[in-house]
Amino acid sequence: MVGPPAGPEPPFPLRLTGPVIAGFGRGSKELGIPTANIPVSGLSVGGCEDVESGVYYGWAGLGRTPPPPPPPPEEREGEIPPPAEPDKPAAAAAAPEEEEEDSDPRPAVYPMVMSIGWNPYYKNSVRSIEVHLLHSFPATFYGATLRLTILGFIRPEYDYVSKDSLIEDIRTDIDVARRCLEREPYGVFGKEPWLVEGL
Ligand code: ADP
Ligand code: RBF
Ligand code: MG
Repeated sequence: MVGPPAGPEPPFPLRLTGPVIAGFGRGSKELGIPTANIPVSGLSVGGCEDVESGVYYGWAGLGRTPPPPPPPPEEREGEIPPPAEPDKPAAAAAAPEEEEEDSDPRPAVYPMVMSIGWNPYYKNSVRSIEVHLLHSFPATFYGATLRLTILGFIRPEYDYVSKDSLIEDIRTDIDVARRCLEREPYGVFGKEPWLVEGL
């Protein structure tokens, strides 16, 4: 059959958003594959509460990483406030000289592969959403907002006889995602303004 290249089919695209939270602390350390975890409560907000567990791919919009919160008041006792500059309004005096160029190039859109489920290999007791972005980052970005456009299902979650076979399958998932997203009908979704709006 010859026809126009097929794009995502229902129920895709699915859209999901949430802040990057701390996960199980294994992705980078044990598997060498970092995964940005977002709260599962996002599934109900996005109308995907009955989404099947498994491995999915799509595009991710990543917002700026918020600055760390100020220390609690008791730790600030005795701290001397900086002197106000007389001829400058307070806000301008506190503003940094200039945005450091390219140190935080986000918000930006990246290809992603993700797992929704129970991580049977680790026998988790809670369902999790974990997103691996196909990009190398110089630092972590906990607290940043992730916006996801999920375009397809790759496979169900499996239990594995070894960690190496789990890693091997995730590497294959990454290749599948990269190749699928290169195709025009999937590529166009990476250009949707939704992915970076409000980030
Ligand atoms: P955790 O168990 O807290 O999720 P991981 O070891 O899975 O920790 O590491 C994930 C964290 O690493 C993410 O929250 C993010 O801040 C950072 N990170 C760096 N590079 C990536 C990437 N390519 N994809 C996803 N997260 C990344
Ligand atoms: N965990 C599993 O137990 N079984 C899987 O089939 C599985 N597939 C995954 C596929 C991808 C693309 C990703 C990013 C993760 C997958 N995981 C799977 C989750 C993995 O165990 C988890 O990311 C680490 O334990 C870190 O929390
Ligand atoms: Mg993780």
